[in-house]
Amino acid sequence: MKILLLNPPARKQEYQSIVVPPLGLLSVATHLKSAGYDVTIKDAFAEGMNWIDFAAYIKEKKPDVLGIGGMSPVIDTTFKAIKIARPYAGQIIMGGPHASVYRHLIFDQCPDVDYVVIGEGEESTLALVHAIAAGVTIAGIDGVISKTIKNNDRELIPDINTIHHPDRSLISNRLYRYPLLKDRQVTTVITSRGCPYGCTFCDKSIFGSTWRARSVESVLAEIDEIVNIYNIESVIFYDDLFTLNKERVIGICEGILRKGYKLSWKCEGRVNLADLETMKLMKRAGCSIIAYGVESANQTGLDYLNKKTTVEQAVKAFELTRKAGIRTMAYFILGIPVETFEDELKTIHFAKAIKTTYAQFSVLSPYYGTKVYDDAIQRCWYREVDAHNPMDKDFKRPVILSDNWDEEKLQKILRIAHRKFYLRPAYILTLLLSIESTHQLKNYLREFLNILTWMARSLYPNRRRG
Ligand code: B12
Ligand code: SF4
Repeated sequence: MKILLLNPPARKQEYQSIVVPPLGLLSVATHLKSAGYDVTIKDAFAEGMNWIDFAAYIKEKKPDVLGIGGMSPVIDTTFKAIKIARPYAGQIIMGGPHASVYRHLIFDQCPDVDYVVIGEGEESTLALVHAIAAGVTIAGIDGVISKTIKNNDRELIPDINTIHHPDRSLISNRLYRYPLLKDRQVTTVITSRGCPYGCTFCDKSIFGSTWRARSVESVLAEIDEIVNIYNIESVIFYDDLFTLNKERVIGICEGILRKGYKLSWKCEGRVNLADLETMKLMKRAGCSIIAYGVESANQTGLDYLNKKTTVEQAVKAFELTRKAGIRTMAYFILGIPVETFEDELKTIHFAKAIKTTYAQFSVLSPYYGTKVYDDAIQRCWYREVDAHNPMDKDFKRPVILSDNWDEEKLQKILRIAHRKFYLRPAYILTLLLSIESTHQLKNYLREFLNILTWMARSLYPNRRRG
């Protein structure tokens, strides 16, 4: 039985700054492969494949089982790929965040799907594939539904050390890149699943709210493979919350130092957990960027998002991270319904004041299944508009149009944020002086061009369409 797991092509072929391994597909594929199945992964997105070539590929490949995932903002590409593949694929399985959160609608949204895997995919997909191979019913298989059979959800995997390391031989590792790390080639690792916090904009439909961590030994063993088998030295830890357990972080860093790996890595932190001594050790172990969800400079906004952080904690975290010699990425959310235009100007000023190395500004997106979505629907604030962000050029984005915000204001505040933050001569000079490789220089230039193009397009939208 030939199983193909697919990351569909991008909607349009244009430069994508972040192209990272499809870890979800990889984890499911590794689980199936280790059970003896013949599995291939096609990352059409990373390959920059167009839709015509994709159609030819799938026609030739004719998988017995096609598995495909997807996030809500780009789910139309998943549906398009399924439609194209339908005549040539035996059974079609969908998984991932969109399918999980929209489980009640998914067969209406995409009638060509045969089965949907809800939540964590490893165990459920294996059980489903066994059933398909044996030609038996899926009734009783937790975590799997079809048009006619709705099984129970599967329990979260209690010990995630039992999950195999992703088998990176299933993907073309040279395709993956992240513009802010100095090496050309990058890979991603998940060392924990779940997050105990309850930010109201966050979709936790896959990994839930219980933080489940891999052991230090398991993480180091995966790093060992990355360095010694795949010769990759740039890593992004994509855990929701890498820094939750200080002892574990210390163990991982000491292990990296002991083994002498020359890694450069990025992780996600949380401003209320920033600790100088730990960050100094992280720096020695190769941590070059910590990303923090700062979201807002206004406590009312932070409280609306149930962030459980304070503005002062953010100030302190950025000061300490800088002291440790680690670059920072700050994520900000603009257009929070309880904040005004002036409040968001304060947030933009704050981004400069805390001297973050990079900043990512987005407008608040109420995704289905989150508390902000329920609030937006209840108050008739929910709308879907074209994406307003240089990073998310490819999709429709839900926004909140409250008393304080209309579409024009949202666009304007995003333009102001990018102009005020990125187009500062002193900032540009500091970035240029910090460059560690020609690869990084090229990336910086490309990202600047990306931002400038987006700003010009958002100022003159008609020219883009014409
Ligand atoms: C890494 C990441 C990214 C990366 C790359 C994602 C990628 N291509 O792999 C980048 C930075 C590009 C990114 C961007 C965005 N992301 Co993102 N991202 C993540 C993050 C932090 C980790 C994803 C991951 O690798 N997880 C590890 C793997 C093992 O888990 P997994 O992918 O969920 O896969 C498991 C199951 O879902 C399932 N599964 C997945 N695929 C399949 C397929 C089949 C066939 C089967 C059977 C099962 C299956 O089995 C897997 C194993 O258990 C998650 C948060 C999270 N905790 O998961 C958010 C998350 C997926 N992102 C999210 C969002 C909203 C975005 C953005 C829209 C953010 C924005 N800018 O507003 C953009 C969209 C970009 C785009 N154009 O697609 C949401 C998705 C919500 C939704 N309903 O779709 C999440 C859940 C964050 C959140 N908590 O809200 N993201
Ligand atoms: S946004 Fe981050 S900290 Fe908040 S609940 Fe989601 S993963 Fe946790």
